[in-house]
This record gives sequence, structure tokens and C-alpha cells, in this order.
Amino acid sequence: MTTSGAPSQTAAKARGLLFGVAVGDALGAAFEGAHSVDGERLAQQERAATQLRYTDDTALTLVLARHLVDRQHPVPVDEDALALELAREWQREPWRGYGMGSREIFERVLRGTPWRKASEDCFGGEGSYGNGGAMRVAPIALVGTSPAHVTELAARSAVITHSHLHGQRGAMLQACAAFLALNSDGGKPLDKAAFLSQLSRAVEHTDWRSHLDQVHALVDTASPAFAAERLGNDAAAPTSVPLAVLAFLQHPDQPAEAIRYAIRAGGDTDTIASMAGALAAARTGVQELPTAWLDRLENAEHVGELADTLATRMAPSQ
Ligand code: R7I
Ligand code: MG
Ligand code: MG
Repeated sequence: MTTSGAPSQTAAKARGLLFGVAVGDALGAAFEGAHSVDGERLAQQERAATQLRYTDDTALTLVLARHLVDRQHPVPVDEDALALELAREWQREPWRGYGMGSREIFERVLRGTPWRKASEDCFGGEGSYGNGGAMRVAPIALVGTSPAHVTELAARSAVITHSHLHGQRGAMLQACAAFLALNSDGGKPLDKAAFLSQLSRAVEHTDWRSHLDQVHALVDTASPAFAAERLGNDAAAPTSVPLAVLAFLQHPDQPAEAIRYAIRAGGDTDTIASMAGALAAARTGVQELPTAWLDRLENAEHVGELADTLATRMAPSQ
């Protein structure tokens, strides 16, 4: 790992958030699309000596993190600039496993189509409700000042590629969950019911409130397979972000276990494990992520530098 000396708790949490995204994504990537993942296959992947390579989830999260670093409060999301930055990242490394809708939008943006039009035209004019807005949103939690602020910024960062409201609501939920996890006191047990009701207030939509009610009913009892059956585990935002929140709530103080739970649920494993890892490691700090995983992660130095810079933007109370 690239940490020099002991980071402050703020920096440790910021690093936890970004490294949680990256290692969840990279470990889950080998299983994306699997119906479910057995523990032994996952253990083999954990023991392998090969580099952990991340996918589009982390690549675009790092673009958003860099975007926030380059801007000063109070306008940390500039949609026009961010649209080009995201599209250029796809153009630079198109092989990282991008979703079909996002690929089409990036291609059109680079050819000069305004991002809003490209986003609205996607999926026959329906707009995307994929989880691509949610998968890249976690760094917003490091610069937001309240759940309302975080959800507003999250929607602005997501609409560029996800004009369908559910694509934006997924990003709002994940960003708000990351903000609450980051600001939770890792020294005390997490009040899971209070966490879910804060999230419910922030999402302001009956469908999403009902997803969160289902999460509440599954907390502490559901196996990964049962949770996937109930909540869904595919690449659509409404059927993936709730499972990531559940994976976090099953293991709020053990990010490695939250990631394993998400992967064992199958489906969109890179994305769901990435979102769950971001939440849990933002709460605990990076020191709870296995060093063996961090040592294998590609581009870890860059991830750490972005986290350290964003940590300096966090409000002192965090
Ligand atoms: O949201 P997006 O960037 O995809 C992210 C996923 C993650 O799993 C990444 O790891 C990567 O593998 O891709 O890309 P989109 O293509 O916009 O949305 C993802 C999927 O959601 C699509 O491929 C569709 O299956 C589904 N989807 C829709 N289907 C029908 N109509 C999203 N929106 C629609 C829609 O409006
Ligand atoms: Mg991916
Ligand atoms: Mg995925």
C-alpha cells in the first residue's frame, strides 16, 4: 500500500471510500454476470497473485474525483466539462467494460452532440436507468455538506449519461449513503434503522422508499442469494443500489465482508461490490481493507493521492 505514515482519520476515511470503490470493483470484475458466486471461487480470486485491475466503475469514479479536485466550492460539478472528461476517459481506455448506453453517449459527445441530447436520446428516448451514475458517484460524498447538497450534486453528475430519473435516483441514494457512512462514528455500532430512515428521507420517491423498506426487512438475516432474489442484482440502478446498501449494512465495520457479500450475490458483481466497499470503508477507514488486496491494486498511488486531496476539502466536523 502507498500510505506514508499514519493518515488522519479524515484522510483514512477518504482513502477508504476511494479504495473501497476500486478493490470492490476489481475483485468483483471476474464474476460480473455470474448467477451466484461460491465462497471457494471467491477465495481463489482473493489468493491470486495477479494484479487487481479495475473496470469502468473505478475509471469514471477517478474522473469525477479529479473533476472535484480541480474545482472550488460552491460549484464543484460543471456538467459540460464533466461530460467531456468522462467521454475522453472512455476514449482513452474503451476496453474497461463500459455499459452500452454510456458508450453510445460518450461517442456522440466526442462528435459534438450536446450531452443533454445524447443522454435523452439513449434507449429509444427513454434515457438510461443503468447504475452507471451510481457506480461513479462516491467522491461527491467527500465534498458535499449535507444529504440535500450531496443528492443535488449526485443528480447533476449522473444526468450527463442517465437522463432517466431512476438512473439519477440511484446515484442520489449511493451518494447519500456514502455521505452518511463517511460521517458515521466507526467507534460506535451503526444504528441501521436510523441510517435507512435518513436515506429514505433523502431519496424522496415512493419506489425507492419501498426498496429501502425491503432492505430493512433483509438486514442481519438474508443470505446473499436470497437478497439478490428479493432486491435484484443487475445493471439497472433500482435493482442494484439497494443490494449494495444491504451488503454494507450486513457488515458495516468489515469492508472486506461487505464486498464478499456483494460478490456472492452474483449479477453485476463489480458494481455492487464497488458501491458496498465504498460505503463500508468510508465508515471504517482504509485500514480495515486487506493490505493484500491494496497491494495488488493497479494505479493505487493515483487513487491514494486523489483521496488525500479530497480529504482536505472535507468539512472539519467530518
Ligand atoms: O449505466 P451504465 O453506464 O452501465 C453500468 C454497468 C456497470 O455494471 C458497469 O460495471 C458496466 O458493466 O456497465 O450503462 P447503460 O448501458 O446506460 O445501462 C446499463 C444497462 O441497464 C443497459 O445495458 C440495459 O441493460 C439497462 N438499461 C435499460 N434497458 C432498457 N431501457 C438502462 N436503461 C435502460 C432503458 O431505458
Ligand atoms: Mg464495470
Ligand atoms: Mg458492473
